[in-house]
Amino acid sequence: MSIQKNALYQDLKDCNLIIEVRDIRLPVTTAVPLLKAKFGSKARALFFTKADLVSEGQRQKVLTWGRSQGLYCAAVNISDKQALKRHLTQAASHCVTQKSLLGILRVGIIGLPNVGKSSMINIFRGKNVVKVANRPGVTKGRQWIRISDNMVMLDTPGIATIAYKKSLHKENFLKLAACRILADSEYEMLEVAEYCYQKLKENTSITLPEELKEVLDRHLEFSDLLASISIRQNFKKVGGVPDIERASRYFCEQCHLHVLPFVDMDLLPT
Ligand SMILES: Nc1nc2c(ncn2[C@@H]2O[C@H](COP(=O)(O)OP(=O)(O)OP(=O)(O)O)[C@@H](O)[C@H]2O)c(=O)[nH]1
Ligand SMILES: [Mg+2]
Repeated sequence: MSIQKNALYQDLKDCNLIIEVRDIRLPVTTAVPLLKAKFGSKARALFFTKADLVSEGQRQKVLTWGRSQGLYCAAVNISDKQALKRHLTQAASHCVTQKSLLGILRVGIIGLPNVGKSSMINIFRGKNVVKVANRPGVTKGRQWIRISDNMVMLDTPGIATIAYKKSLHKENFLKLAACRILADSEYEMLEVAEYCYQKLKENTSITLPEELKEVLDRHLEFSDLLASISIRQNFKKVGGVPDIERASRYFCEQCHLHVLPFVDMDLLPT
């Protein structure tokens, strides 16, 4: 085990509460590997972020499933700061029976990359104290943040080791890539776009948003679809050649933000 990972686990062991953060669109696939095995005896809560990107029905489905795991669960989004803070207070009172000797609660925030860990900490702190961006791998090291007189919080880098990524089932890998949990350099954008396209074709019940109907035409062949997007969006390379890579990226973005029901693709009935 690397020194950094070892130190991270040691810090988490010292926490009174561990909040596992998952992207609500992928409630199963964004689980932190081995968390229960390593910290099963610790007070833990599950916060599903980006709740604004799914429907109310999907939100409830995820919460029902999460609560069946016996954990305090919340579906949160960074626009609703008050609700987020309320869930922190409730999670702490539900889960924590013992504070440290000095009466300071230590809360560890852990999750896969780009799920919204640091954004959450900035909201708890009430100002931007840690770096946030829409790409995985922004937080590079552990950092303790004082939230209030009686709470400190540990921001951590997204957990996604090479071994973990290698162990992923192909479809899970593609889902993580489509939702930007994995870095662009770790996959072929074209392959991820083709996966989204297949899902769009299979899910004939999906109602495409009016403004995307013409762009995401599921009746076109994949290559024709990308060519059509390149033309409509004016994605061109030098010499006027259609920029298929950029069209793939655009297509994936539209799918994961507005179209594909990733929750239902992830939370399959058992
Ligand atoms: N739509 C939406 N976007 C969110 C939400 N929470 C975070 N984000 C966005 O998700 C992106 C990643 O946020 P971060 O807080 O940097 O994620 P992180 O988990 O700390 O990422 P790493 O440090 O790379 O592991 C940013 O663009 C945030 O604005 C949310 O509730 N809804
Ligand atoms: Mg971060």
